[in-house]
Amino acid sequence: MIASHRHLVTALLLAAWAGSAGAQQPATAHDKAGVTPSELNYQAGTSPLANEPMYQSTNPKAPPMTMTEFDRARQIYFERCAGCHGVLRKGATGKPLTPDITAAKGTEYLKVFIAYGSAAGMPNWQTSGEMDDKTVDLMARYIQHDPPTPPEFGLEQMKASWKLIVPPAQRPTKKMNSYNIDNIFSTTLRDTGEVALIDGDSKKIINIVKTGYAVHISRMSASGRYLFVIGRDAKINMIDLWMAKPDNVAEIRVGLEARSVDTSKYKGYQDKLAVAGTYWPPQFTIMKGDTLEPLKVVATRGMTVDKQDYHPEPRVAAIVASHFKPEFVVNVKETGKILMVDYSDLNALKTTEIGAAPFLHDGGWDSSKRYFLVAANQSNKIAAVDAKERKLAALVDVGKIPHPGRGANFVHPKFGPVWATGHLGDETISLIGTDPKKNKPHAFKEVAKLTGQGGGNLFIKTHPKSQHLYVDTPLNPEAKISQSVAVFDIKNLDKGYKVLPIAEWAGLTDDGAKRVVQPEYNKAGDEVWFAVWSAKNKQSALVVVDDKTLQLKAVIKDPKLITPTGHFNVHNTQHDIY
Ligand code: DHE
Repeated sequence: MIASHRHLVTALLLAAWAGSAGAQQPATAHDKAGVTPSELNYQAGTSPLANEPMYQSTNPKAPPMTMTEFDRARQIYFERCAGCHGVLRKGATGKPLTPDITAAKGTEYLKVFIAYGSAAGMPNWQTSGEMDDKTVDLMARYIQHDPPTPPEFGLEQMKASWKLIVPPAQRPTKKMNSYNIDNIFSTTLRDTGEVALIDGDSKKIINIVKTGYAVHISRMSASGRYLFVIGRDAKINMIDLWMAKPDNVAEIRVGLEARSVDTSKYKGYQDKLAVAGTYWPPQFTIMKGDTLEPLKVVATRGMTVDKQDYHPEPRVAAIVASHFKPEFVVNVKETGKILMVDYSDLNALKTTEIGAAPFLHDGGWDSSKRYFLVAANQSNKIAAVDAKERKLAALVDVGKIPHPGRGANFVHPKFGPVWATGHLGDETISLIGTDPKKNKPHAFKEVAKLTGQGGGNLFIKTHPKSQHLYVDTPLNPEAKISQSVAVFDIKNLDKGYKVLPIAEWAGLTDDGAKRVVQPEYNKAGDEVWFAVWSAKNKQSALVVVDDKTLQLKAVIKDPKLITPTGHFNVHNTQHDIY
């Protein structure tokens, strides 16, 4: 019985990566309160923590469970529930599930809740067919026990994981290849733990580089030489684009679960430092920019912005590097705080803490790169931070669950410079004025709303050389919408959008989900790349569109392109062009 184990370290069976992302879900599962199955899968993505040994204390009031039952329940919890309810079950997008609450409700009540779900968005796990009666009973008992706690991960553990594969002295002193580095794309191969480096000119794969598990994003060093990739398992890979065949030169783990990485961009500090934020432990780590040697680890645990309650696991979401000061802008999800971290003296770290709103997720710079706009996605707001003055410029009300990626900047014919976000929860695209100097009345207000194909949008993109705005909808439950993209003409926004059938253009013959994800321009801004994302046992592809004619330009297919999702053009990522 679990009740006889005090501070027991449980070693878990290796959980098989569920691989559910990319698979088209039946439309019947959890379609409550406008929450689509794909949206839910997105929010509650599998956490790699399921595989970690954890500390476990006991709660004598909780219903008994065998060790095997407990381990099974813990695995399911981290695969299906932790993304919304949190590692320590303190609550995030889902309700808190700590034993003081759950034990008082009792097994029978909890079983009904798990089986049938709730209008607030809790999935109907049993009636949707995803859990049987036994599993529901198991989970109802499990959540009355104290939450198992994953271990901390400090400097010592980081150093033990750190590999300096090619020390700086042994690296090339000049570019050793003939690639047009500025136009290389780093494409996430999500379920193989790799990135594909693709030559944007020839559209040929240069190298497939091994990275962390379920890779999340790629970011560039200020000089454009080094590419940084972070996996959900908090492994960072540093790739040198000057090598004859660009490859890893350093790697490190900075925690057990992560999503964000960036590098110092302020003048005098280019390529000097790297920073990564972790979901677990809740902290961020500053490293040497040429080796990934960890230098400083800073916890984000603390009080929430609204209720000013202690939160034990505030996850680090987007991080960007300021162009105005030697600072990283670190967005903390659950506390709803934006930390401007001055890295000029790591022994006397100065942090300006700006209160915004929960839960901060992703965002990007306005075209002047002075204002950082970040989605507070459960508050349906965009927080705009002034990186020059270190203060909140505004909290702007937008649509349901804003999800900008890094957003899109363009000059609106009437409102001047705007930054745009789409939404996961509705079909609108919000345009926010970003020019307080010349367009003060419109600055940091939602000046217009466009209507796109539908909800389930993740990314939106334009380019200074383009007159188009592309809006994807990969999480829309309708295949026709998730497999195509909407394009607006920036000069004629009232005309509505054109639909490009990207997945159809890919010419894939199997029955994969073919979700069309993330428009990304080439360096010249005259072509746009899309991933056509299917599950790992199905064929995927990249589709390249001619931005002038909106016609198909190329399809990149290769058996090695497994589950492509995000893709990052070196030049545009390096210079924050979007
Ligand atoms: Fe992401 C960015 C978190 C699921 C593709 N994602 C981000 C960022 C965060 C985040 C915090 C911002 C990083 C930054 O800028 O520093 N993503 C999360 C999650 O917590 C979530 C909801 C669930 C999970 O388990 O991870 C999640 N994300 C996904 C996906 O399922 C996507 C579509 C496919 C995939 O590869 O996993 C996905 N996320 C992306 C991409 C970006 C991103 C492509 C970068 C966008 C950009 O333009 O910069």
